Amino acid sequence: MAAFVDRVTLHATAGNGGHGCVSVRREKFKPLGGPDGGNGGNGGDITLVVDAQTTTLLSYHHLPHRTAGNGEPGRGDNRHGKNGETLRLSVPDGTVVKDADGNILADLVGEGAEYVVAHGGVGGLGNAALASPKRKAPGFALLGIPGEHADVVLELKTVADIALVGFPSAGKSSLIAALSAARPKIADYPFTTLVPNLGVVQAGQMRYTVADVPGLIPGASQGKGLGLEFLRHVERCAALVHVLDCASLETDRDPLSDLEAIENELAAYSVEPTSEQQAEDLIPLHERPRLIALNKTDLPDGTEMADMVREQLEERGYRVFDVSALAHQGLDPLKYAMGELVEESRARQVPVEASPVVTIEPKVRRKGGRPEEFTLRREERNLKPLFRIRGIKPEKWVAQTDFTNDEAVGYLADRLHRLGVEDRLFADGARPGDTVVIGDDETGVVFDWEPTISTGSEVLSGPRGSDLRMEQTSRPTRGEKRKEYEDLKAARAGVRAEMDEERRSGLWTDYDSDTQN
Ligand SMILES: Nc1nc2c(ncn2[C@@H]2O[C@H](COP(=O)(O)OP(=O)(O)OP(=O)(O)O)[C@@H](O)[C@H]2O)c(=O)[nH]1
Ligand SMILES: [Mg+2]
Repeated sequence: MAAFVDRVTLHATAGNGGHGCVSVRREKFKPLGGPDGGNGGNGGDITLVVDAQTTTLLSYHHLPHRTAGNGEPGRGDNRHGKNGETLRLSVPDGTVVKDADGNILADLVGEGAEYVVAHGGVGGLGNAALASPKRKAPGFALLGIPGEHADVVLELKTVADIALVGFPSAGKSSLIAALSAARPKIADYPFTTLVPNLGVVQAGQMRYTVADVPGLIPGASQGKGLGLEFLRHVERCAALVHVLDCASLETDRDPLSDLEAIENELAAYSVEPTSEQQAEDLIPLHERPRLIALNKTDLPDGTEMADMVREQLEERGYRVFDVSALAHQGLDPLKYAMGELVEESRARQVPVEASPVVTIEPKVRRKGGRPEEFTLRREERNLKPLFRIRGIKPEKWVAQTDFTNDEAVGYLADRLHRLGVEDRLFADGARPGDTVVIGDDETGVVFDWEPTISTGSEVLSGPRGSDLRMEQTSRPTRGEKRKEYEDLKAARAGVRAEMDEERRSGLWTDYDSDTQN
């Protein structure tokens, strides 16, 4: 069977940030005129936008890989790189964006609704921007961050006022063609319609949209005949019209049993809520307002059959209309009745609109205070401890670091120290030489931890000629323990003061990392 293009996987790769530039200004009598390396441009995003002209996801079926523009690198003479171009992808109204695990990321309803599937990487600062009074000529720049890559599933859930439902070849496509300007494919073999067709119907003052969804068969709600794919398109339609074939050539079928079969499928299908608020307002498919069109009454068999079943259908509470989609008979009464159905459902405020789900980056909250900038977790790797640091800032800083440049690495160490990473490692019992990973297993960077602040080695060395290890036969008293702790603290404070002094004198400067967040 042909491919269904109302569900596609999109592989979106946003643009990379351009690298910052290291450059030194040269003038005639001033060979070292200060840093003038420009910043890299930001990478372009990939954004989905609802566009009324787009009715299918076909183009993503053909071209599933999409890439946005990269930011240009910065250049000398303070020239900043251009930002990469953002890719705006048109999607039909009612497109649901899901991640690979089926979680809904966004529900795009209404012209102009948009969602960024992949964010472009931030451009790196050039050495001009990294300069400060204390670090006059930085010999490094920050790298641009790679653009995000996202594999998302796009699903179309047609948004229309009314859906035409019925068995294959009942004449749904013929009917929408007769009622509106839509020109869907019509043929006398089943499953001719593979993607929903939308038509706009004008009935007097009333204007509404009708969707011709693919044919349903018994078992559709369990996925038979790709029924789930089709029923999905009925979800967003406030009202339904049963199109019943009165001239079916199949002997085991008649309008009454067809109706029952379709109703069973509608009842068995559970509408998927896209947000909590919507879940309460959701009306199951079989409770939505609906009426019946008895089709193919231009044929003698059709008229006969319609006369036989009309009364029984009306007894069940349906409004029934005899039509011929082919001969354009009985269409006006049906059009107006459909208009009333729409009015009725609009009054009941059947939610056709859905609110986009906003995804917020998870932040770890510190008790009663600011969110933590990072988390530290102790893991085991080959029986050795491994300390894993996660956090938006540290992971970003690592990605910005050119590890072939010592100055850049020092700058990173400085940023991490200021964030408190080193203190936390100490506090959680990390030892020099332990493995520290910043980020996840795939893209994280692995370090052997070399603390910039020395541990308590000074405290361990006792008076010349004595060996502390020999003397620790008895457990230290509380007083000794306190002394040890005080010494350790003093030693660490000393090293830190030294480092601060170094920093103040401009070795690593106090470039304010907050401008890079
Ligand atoms: N005589 C007659 N034939 C009709 C009428 N309506 C549709 N047909 C024929 O029935 C066949 C199927 O019509 P479609 O409109 O494609 O049926 P459908 O319900 O859209 O079918 P699927 O897309 O497969 O679900 C075509 O050969 C149509 O010409 C009608 O009112 N009278
Ligand atoms: Mg059809």
